[in-house]
Amino acid sequence: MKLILSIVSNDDANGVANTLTKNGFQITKIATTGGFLKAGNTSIIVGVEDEKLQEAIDLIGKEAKKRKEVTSATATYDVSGFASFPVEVSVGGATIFVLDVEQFIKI
Ligand code: 2BA
Repeated sequence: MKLILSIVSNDDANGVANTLTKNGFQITKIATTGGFLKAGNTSIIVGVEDEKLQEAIDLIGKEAKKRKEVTSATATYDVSGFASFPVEVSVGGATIFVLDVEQFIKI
């Protein structure tokens, strides 16, 4: 058995959680904070049988795929005030750790 610890953006968290549960995986969702950006993200823990590991990783990857989004940035000018212009940013993606489970106990 394996334990997947997957860190995704808050925007993708519900999609990842829903697709995993719909496909029969049991999950735990934890509100976490990234050490670098100090912004909220979501960690999703999944205990899976070895033969289902790749399926779970594929589902996470499909819902939390890295993608480009257009957002607006604002530039300030000395005399004329400010202007807003579109910039493309990269969002999404998942950081996934896979751990061997020594024991799985429910009592
Ligand atoms: P990612 O590498 O996609 O990481 C997203 C989040 O996943 C991280 O949030 C952190 O919560 C978790 N994470 C990633 N690698 C981890 C690891 N080895 N152990 C434990 N948790 C891990 P943040 O720490 O807020 O980082 C957000 C993004 O900032 C990162 O995206 C990466 O693109 C960048 N970043 C992180 N640390 C950096 C550094 N020292 N220098 C430059 N860029 C960094």
